Amino acid sequence: MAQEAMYEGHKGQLDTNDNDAVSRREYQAFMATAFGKLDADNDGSLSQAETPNILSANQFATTDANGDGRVSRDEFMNRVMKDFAAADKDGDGRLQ
Ligand SMILES: [Ca+2]
Ligand SMILES: [Ca+2]
Ligand SMILES: [Ca+2]
Repeated sequence: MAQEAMYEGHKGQLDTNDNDAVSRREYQAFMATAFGKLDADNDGSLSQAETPNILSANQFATTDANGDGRVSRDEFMNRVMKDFAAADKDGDGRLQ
């Protein structure tokens, strides 16, 4: 079963110019901001304790690509941009 993408439930916030489509740029900006908000202790990475409602243990483990128990900004952005690519089925760089 496919994992639920992190943007589910945030589409209204993601579409910042209100054109009923989420561009890659809108998505990326939202996720970069989200990372900053989630990183409560500002150490540049996310612990599982910082993401209790965002990532399940399983999602955390798959996002933590190097398995050090922390999700770095790069690991986070890689993961969410993969979600974007998977959701963008027609490959036009926008989610409708
Ligand atoms: Ca838009
Ligand atoms: Ca942190
Ligand atoms: Ca890591």
